[in-house]
Amino acid sequence: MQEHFHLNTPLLESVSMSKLLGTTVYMKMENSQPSGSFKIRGIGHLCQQLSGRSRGVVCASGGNAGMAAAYVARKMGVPATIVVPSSSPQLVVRRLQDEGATVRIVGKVWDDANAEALRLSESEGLTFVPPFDHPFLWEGHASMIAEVSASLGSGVKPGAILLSVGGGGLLCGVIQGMKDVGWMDVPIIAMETVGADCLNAAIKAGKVVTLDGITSEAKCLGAKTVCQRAFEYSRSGEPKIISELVTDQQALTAIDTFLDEERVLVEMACGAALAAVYSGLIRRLQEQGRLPTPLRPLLVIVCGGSSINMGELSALKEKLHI
Ligand code: PLV
Repeated sequence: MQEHFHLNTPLLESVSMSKLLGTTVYMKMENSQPSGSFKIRGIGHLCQQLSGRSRGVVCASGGNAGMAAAYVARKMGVPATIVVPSSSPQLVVRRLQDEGATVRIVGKVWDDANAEALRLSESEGLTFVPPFDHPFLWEGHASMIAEVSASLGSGVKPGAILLSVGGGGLLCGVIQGMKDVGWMDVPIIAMETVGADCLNAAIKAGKVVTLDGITSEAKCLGAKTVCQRAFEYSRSGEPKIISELVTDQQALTAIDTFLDEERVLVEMACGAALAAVYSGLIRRLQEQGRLPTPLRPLLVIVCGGSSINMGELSALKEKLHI
């Protein structure tokens, strides 16, 4: 079997973001992974550990974890069942089917789909693939930081790392990677959209809480409860995690700007992180003294996402009045 399923993605310098922030901005282009997002790292690793002689895998997903699970299952020659909520666009269902997966649409949001996936794993004896809450996923995602560190060269550290948070798997994986390369003194800016803000809500409440519902269009950030480990990291203060929110409008505008400037189309989940640069949030954090000035290079995790094409982008613009 091949060693892993993910690719070593490019680390690109963004001239326009660098100009905007007055510091070098590096983008880790996880959009260029097979299956369209970073998820392949963790899910590839988890499937290798868990599903060697599996009868098949089952994954509940807003879309991208499912895309990764379907891709890995196809490569491993096992069937994949992906359960998505009705909030996932038709485009996602088609892409999953093209990847060879059986798709089931259950419930309104990811948490509903997850309950069904757990049930199926028991009744059908399928390997359950969680999208964000498992140590194997974090181990797999950590490879991203090892690659960035190798690309930057020894002794070079970013001034901050910018990423999106859904259920917190990306956050936990990045921190795992930071531990491995000795970057625990680098702050993380953890972005969510209003209405898909389970980490921010947990931090405010001082404990893990479950949101009533998901009102954001960033459906791939739409877990109602953040994973315990992500919350624990946020409490520990090491690394420092700055949890911030943007509106759907800001995330969508960021996607548009990113498409214009970098010629790459990403989904709303990724737009949440990009909006921190384009909306002026990073500058504001510097003014408030929560990030240093001058800032050493900023590392942006371009997490990608498959739930987007030009049609979907237009539909989102209409819906959000942009
Ligand atoms: N998406 C998960 C969870 O959805 C999924 O099932 O695909 N960026 C993109 C493009 C994503 O797809 C996700 C997660 C994230 C960021 C956030 O990652 P997380 O969940 O590990 O914090 C409900």
